[in-house]
Amino acid sequence: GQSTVLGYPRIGSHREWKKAVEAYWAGTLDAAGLEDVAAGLRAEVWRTLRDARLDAIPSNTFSYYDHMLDTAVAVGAVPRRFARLGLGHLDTYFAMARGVDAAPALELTKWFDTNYHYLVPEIDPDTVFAANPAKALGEYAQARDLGITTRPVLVGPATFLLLAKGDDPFARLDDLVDTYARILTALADAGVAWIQLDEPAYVADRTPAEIDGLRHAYRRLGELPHRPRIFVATYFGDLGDALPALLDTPVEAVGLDLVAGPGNLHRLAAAGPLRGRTVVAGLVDGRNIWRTDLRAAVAAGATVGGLADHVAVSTSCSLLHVPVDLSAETSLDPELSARLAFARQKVDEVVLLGRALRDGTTSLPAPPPSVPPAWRHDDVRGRLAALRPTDRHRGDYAERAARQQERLGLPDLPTTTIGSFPQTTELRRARAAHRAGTLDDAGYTQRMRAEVEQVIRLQERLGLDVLVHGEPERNDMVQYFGEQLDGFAATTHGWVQSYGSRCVRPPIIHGDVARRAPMTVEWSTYAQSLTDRPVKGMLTGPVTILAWSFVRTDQPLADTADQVALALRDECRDLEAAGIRIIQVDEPALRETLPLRRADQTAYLDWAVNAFRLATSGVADDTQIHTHLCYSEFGEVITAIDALDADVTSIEASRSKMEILDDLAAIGYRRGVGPGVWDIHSPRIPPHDEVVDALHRAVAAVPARRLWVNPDCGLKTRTYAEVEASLRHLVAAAIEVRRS
Ligand code: THG
Ligand code: ZN
Repeated sequence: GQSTVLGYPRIGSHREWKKAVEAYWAGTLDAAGLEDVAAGLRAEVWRTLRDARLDAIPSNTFSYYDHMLDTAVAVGAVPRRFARLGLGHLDTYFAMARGVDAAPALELTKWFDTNYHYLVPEIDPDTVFAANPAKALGEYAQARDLGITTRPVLVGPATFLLLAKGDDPFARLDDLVDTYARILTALADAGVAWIQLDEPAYVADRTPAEIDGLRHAYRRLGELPHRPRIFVATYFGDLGDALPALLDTPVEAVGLDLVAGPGNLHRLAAAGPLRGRTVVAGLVDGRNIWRTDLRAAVAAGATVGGLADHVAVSTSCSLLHVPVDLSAETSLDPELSARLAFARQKVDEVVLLGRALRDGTTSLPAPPPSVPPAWRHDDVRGRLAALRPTDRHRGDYAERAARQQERLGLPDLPTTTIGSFPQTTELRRARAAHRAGTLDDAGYTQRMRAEVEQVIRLQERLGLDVLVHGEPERNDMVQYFGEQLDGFAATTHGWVQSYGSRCVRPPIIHGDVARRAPMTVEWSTYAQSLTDRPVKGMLTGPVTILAWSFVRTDQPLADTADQVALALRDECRDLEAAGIRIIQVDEPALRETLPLRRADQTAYLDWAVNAFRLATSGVADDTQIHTHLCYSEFGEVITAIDALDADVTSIEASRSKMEILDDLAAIGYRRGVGPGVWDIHSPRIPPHDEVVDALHRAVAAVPARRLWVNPDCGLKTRTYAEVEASLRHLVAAAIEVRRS
């Protein structure tokens, strides 16, 4: 058993990469300084992996922004609007990632069902591919100069095209394979012995033509007279029918995710003996932070060993998705840290498993029991066991709507925002000072209340109908709740790249979830005390809390989701009892964690919808429940959105905003809806007439009495100047369309 990993975090143990790249963007670090930091981080990773005695070490897994963007550049897929700018290599690259005035950025979207975002390549019939192996060659040479032999990693040609957008990108597979052939030849010339090509797109449902394309591509690459040996890595699930297709090519190694895709083992058995081939068994979970059950893993590895000539042990996917090093966490409960493995620790696990498979060692440590008694909440378990279907149902919508309208007295086309207001530097500083203990509780509360008051006054001045408190007290919409719930733990250095230089610190759900005390009631009621207009309470929904946390694996996700939902249900009731008339429960990650295979989607949507309904159906009919969805296209989950039974849904749809209204109409959705009429991800202020036009189109699809007017997401990343101007247009447009 050889040992390897499919990739390693590239942000550095103290987010050195974020700091360097942001300094470069700000103009305080030059390109040479940036490259120095990058080279240092790469060297540190390779030395770490070598010193851990990992047998095979990947390279080209470092990225200045994103590995899909790197691959686009490696095959020359630079859209004309960027090439035309005449910038140098590095600035062209960052222009594609972040956009410039003359050229909007590539689209950013979720990497499979993870919280990582990649840049979507644009491939058209006239895209001219060109081999540009400089980055892969450079990293390989840098490692070689350090005395470390590496295996360059690239996204494979089929996955690259399947994740691209444009006019039939997959039709370009043959051309693209020519370009990969040139890259492989160049790598072989430089002495590269092995290359890793990632093809995770094949763990989702694929057409026979797409599977044929995979076979064809790797046959052609396999037939190259002069090339490195090829390792095709797959991850995030079962390879299904693509496995026999891949085995029908000359590739030397195939990687299978045996954590997310246990069915891969049966497929492998069905494929018959794999002579001369290496199976890279992904036995250590690359996406979650629990220690591996090494005994179970070694047994699975031995099964694979019985089917193939060679078995290597690996992580299930790149370690990009987990924090760097557990040893940086000095304040975690020892009961918890004893159960955890971050990237650095997972490397040790892989090495141990490789040795155990090679030497037949049997003295592997047993993992600690998953949940010690102190993490159990029998009261929560009792409540869950006693739930009845009616606990997930509210009264008839028409009646609810009438009672809510009686209480709220809102005009047609009511105006509102999604929840957060700009997070200024002073706010971040105040939160940091409070955490550090240099700002005491009273001073902190006073500072936050002052902010809430300003936000309320601003919204009144602008004439919005339903107000928010602005969420100045929240760092991240999941971290904030994680910090206040039992069963969650927060890390101090557990950063994971989300996109580009942006990182998140997912909390860890390790035990039964229980609410210690109300979490948001003080802020919301303070805001409501300042105004007669309704103030929305703001919560994050159970599906999103799970999606953006590391979740325990000893019980079904549905049960953990229900535990979170019960805590939120209690919070809703407390908000209601304190006089809050509207509560918004956000589920931006509902679409993100949709299983990759259709066969698994119904079960997921069932528990996801059930958990949301458990959270929101404890309130009276005259309390209005809102939800907000963003970051994806929702066409595929439209019936689930309807099933959430929220009174009002505000939605960001990346396509034309008003198409989502037709989709909703088509399935008979008849509750309130707020299609975002201002794209807050851009600094652009939407002109008044543009908002009026959008609302006219919306009114054509949805009766005015059910239509809400709002931006398409929270305002936390915008400036006050942009927010004031844009909201002024939005309110004026609503008034104008109301009159007509
Ligand atoms: N929270 C979490 N996951 C998310 C989002 C979120 N995934 C999807 C989307 N939103 C990702 N967007 C962002 C946007 C900004 C940042 C991270 C993810 C960000 N992070 C700060 C940084 O890297 O500087 C750190 C934040 C902090 O200090 O806590 O700006 O909203 N969980
Ligand atoms: Zn949003």
